[in-house]
Amino acid sequence: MKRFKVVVFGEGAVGKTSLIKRYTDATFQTDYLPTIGVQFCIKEIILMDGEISELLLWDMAGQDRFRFVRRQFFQGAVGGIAVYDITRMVSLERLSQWFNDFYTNTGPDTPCVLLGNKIDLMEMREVPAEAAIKLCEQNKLIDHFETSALEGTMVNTAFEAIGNAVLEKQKD
Ligand code: G3D
Ligand code: MG
Repeated sequence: MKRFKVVVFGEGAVGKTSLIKRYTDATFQTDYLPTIGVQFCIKEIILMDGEISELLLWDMAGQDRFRFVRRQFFQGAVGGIAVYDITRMVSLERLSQWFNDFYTNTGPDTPCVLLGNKIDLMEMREVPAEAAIKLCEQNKLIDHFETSALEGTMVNTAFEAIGNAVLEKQKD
């Protein structure tokens, strides 16, 4: 069975863990590298030709300020999901550094999507969609979605977008 490592990254409390839980419908199965706070969830996906593969969704808890942790986290990833919180502009601004580490460790053509989470808190919005789209273009990301892990809005669509992009890329 093919397995694809996809990393979910972004500032603390933007909703990374909640998004993964919502999509995989599961609690985290494995505490991987627990001392540095990295864990992953597995989601089975079915390819166009009916073949079954697994997405390994890597999630980082604390300690992400340490460079060596980030390197281990990103290494071997074939896709990325960058997450910010639409109610906190700083969570978008800080993604630039994350993209740097992502591409340095995975290669310049690795597909990545951008998720603006907590869209259910629309009345508290600080980040206009245009700002996110601009960041998308600057970093050559494949798409931008506004999601709510709380209500489930666009979560499947966003994860499927990166899943498909990863599978397409593997065919090359
Ligand atoms: P992280 O893994 O990026 O650090 P978490 O973020 O998934 O732990 O979420 C951080 C907090 O944001 C949690 O609240 C969680 O319930 C909340 N949250 C996550 N996604 C959404 C969302 O889409 N909408 C809203 N309104 N809240 C969300 P607590 O209070 O448990 O810390
Ligand atoms: Mg988390």
